[in-house]
Amino acid sequence: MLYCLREAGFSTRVYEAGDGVGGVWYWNRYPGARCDIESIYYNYTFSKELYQEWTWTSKYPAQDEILRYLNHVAEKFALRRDIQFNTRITAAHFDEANNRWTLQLDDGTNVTAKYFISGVGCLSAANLPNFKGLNRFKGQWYHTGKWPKEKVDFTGKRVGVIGTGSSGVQAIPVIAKEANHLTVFQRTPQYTIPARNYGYDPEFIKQTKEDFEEVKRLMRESSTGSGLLIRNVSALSDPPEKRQQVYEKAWAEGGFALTSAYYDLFINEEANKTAADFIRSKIKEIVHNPEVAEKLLPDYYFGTKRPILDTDYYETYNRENVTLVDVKKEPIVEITSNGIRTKESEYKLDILVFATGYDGMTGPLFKIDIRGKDGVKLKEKWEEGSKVRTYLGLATEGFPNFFMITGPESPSVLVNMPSAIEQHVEWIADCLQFLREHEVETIEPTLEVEEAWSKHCREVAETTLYVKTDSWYTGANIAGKPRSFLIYLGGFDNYKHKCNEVAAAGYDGFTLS
Ligand code: N01
Repeated sequence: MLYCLREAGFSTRVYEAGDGVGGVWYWNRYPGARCDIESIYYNYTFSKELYQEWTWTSKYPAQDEILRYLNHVAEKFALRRDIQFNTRITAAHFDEANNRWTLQLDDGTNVTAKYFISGVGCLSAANLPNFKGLNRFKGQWYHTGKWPKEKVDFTGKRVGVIGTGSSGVQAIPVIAKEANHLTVFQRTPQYTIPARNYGYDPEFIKQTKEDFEEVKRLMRESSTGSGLLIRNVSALSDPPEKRQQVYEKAWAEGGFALTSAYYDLFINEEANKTAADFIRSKIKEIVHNPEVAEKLLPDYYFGTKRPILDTDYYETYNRENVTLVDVKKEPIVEITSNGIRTKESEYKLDILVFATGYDGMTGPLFKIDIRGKDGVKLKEKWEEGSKVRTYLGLATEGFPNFFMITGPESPSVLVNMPSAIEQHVEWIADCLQFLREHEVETIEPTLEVEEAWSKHCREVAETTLYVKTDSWYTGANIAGKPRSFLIYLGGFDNYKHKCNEVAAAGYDGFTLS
C-alpha cells in the first residue's frame, strides 16, 4: 500500500506495532511455523523484477524465510523510511468539520490524515482464553501468535500445548522432538493432511520465473488466487473404488490436493462425508494406540474449520513422550502454579503454549477505537460483530475515507492472502487517484449497497457447510462473540470482477462529495 501510494505521489505514513515488517510472519515465530500455500504463489506480483530475483527454497517455506522475503521487499523499495515502528494506533476519529481522520498513537501524540487505511490483518488479535490461575503459573508461557524472538528451549522440559488448530498442529511435532514430555490439550480433533513439503529443484524455479506472467494471471484471475485449481467433478459421481484412488493419490501428493479433488466437498454433506471418512481411516492407520486414535477422530464437516497441512502430526502420538488429553471429556479446571488441573488430574508442566488462535476478522479492527460521522463507533455500528455491514469488505457507510485491506466480507482468508491483499491495495490506490483527479473530498458507500452486499455474502455462505461448524470463521471461538460468517465465498475471480465494475462505473454505490 505504501509503495503504491508513494508511486502515485501521495504523502503516506505507516504505523506498525512491531519493531520490524512482516505482520503475521513477524509475530508467529513458534516452532514449526510455515506457510501452507505454495511459495511460488505466496509473493507479490506488482514487480516482475522482484519475482525474478527472489528464490524460494521449498514448496512450503518456514516462517523465517518468509520474513526474510518481506524484509527484502522493504529494503528493495526503501519502505522503512515511511514506517513508524513500535507504534500502535489506539484510536481513529473522523472530524466532519475538516473531513480529516485524527489518529491517536500510543505514545500520546496525534496525527491527522485525509485517508485512513487499515492493514491490521484478519488474524492479529490473539485469543488467550480466560483460564483461572494463569498468573500463578511458575513456569514460562507463550501464545503462538506472540512468540519471542529468542529461541524457546524445550530441552528436558515438560511442555503443555493447548489447541490443535493450524498453529498447534505445526508446533506439536517439533516440540515433541525436543521436550522431555509433551501433553496436548485437545478440545476438537482436527482433520489434517500431510504437507509433504520438498525442496525446489533449480530447474523448476527457473521455469517458474520464466512463467511469471502465468503465475501472475493465476494469482490475479483464478477463483483461489493461486495455482490451486478445483476439479470440476462431484465426489458423488465417482464410484467408491475410483474415489478411493483419487483420495489415495491426493494423500500421497500432500498439500491441498485433497481439498480440491472434488468441487462439492464443502457444499454437499454426502460428498463431504466421503473425504472425512477417508481421513478418519488414515488416522486409524497411522496412530498405533486405538484409544488415542479414537480421541483424534474429528466429527465435524471436513474443511469447515480451516483444513490443515501437517508434517508428522498424527505420527507424533506414537511417541512415548506424548500424552493426548481430551478436554471435552476432561475439562481444564484451572492453571496451577505447577501446571494444569483438569477435572480428572493435574499435569505438571514447565512450559505452557497457548495455540488458541485469534479473534478473527473484526478483532483486530475493534482493538482500535474507530469512530466515524457523529462519533459513531465502528464496534457499535457493527453491534460487536452481529451486524457487520461493509461494501465489498473495503469500506463501510458512516466512515468516510476509511478503507480496509482484506476487511470483513471480502474473500480474504479463504483465498490466497497475498493475492487478496494486492487486489485490495491496487483498488484502493486507484480509488484515491480517482478522488484526487475529480477533486472529491469524501467517499463512503451507501447503506443500500452495503446491506445488499452483506446479504449476498450471507446467502453465499448459507449454500456451504462452513456455517454449520463452530470455528473462528463463524466467531464461535470467542466467548460472547456473535456468530456471523464474515468471509465472501463467491470466488476471488467473481469478487475482483465486481470490484472492477464498481470502480469502472465511477465508484458506483459510493457517495462522493
Ligand atoms: O487457531 P485456531 P490457530 N480450551 O482457532 C483451541 C491461520 N494459520 O492459531 O477447535 C481449549 O484454528 C481450539 O479448539 P476448538 C489459519 O487460517 C495458518 O491454530 O475451538 N482449547 C483450537 O483447537 C488458521 O485457521 C497457518 O474446540 C481451546 C485451537 O485452540 C488460523 O490462522 C499456520 C480453547 C485454536 O485453533 C488460526 O489458527 C497457523 C480453550 N478455551 C495459523 N480456546 C499456516 O499458514 C481455543 N482452543 C500453515
